[in-house]
Amino acid sequence: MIARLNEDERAKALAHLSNWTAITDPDGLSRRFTFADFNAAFGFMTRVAILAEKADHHPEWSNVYNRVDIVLTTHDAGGLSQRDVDLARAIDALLE
Ligand code: HBI
Repeated sequence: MIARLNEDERAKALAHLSNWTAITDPDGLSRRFTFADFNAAFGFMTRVAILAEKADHHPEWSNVYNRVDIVLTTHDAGGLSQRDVDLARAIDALLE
């Protein structure tokens, strides 16, 4: 059973995820990514999809042309869990 992060765990996680915003509805993380064009945005989405499948943890996301908005929350935990933190880190690593 995956558990929601407590306040202390959240603070620690967010300290290393400066590009992500903690949100409350749903309880999770959010970040907007902007690319040169749709092709670049969709290529990024394809790479995130492969990460998500590998992690068996999937984003809630939307794409408008060159913009990708991602929300990470854990449905099985009813909120923010370590899986969200791990996936956010892995997504950020794609951009390094
Ligand atoms: N992705 N964000 C998110 N939250 C989940 O609870 C989840 C998931 N992907 C797959 C998944 N759970 C499966 O492991 C089953 O628990 C449904």
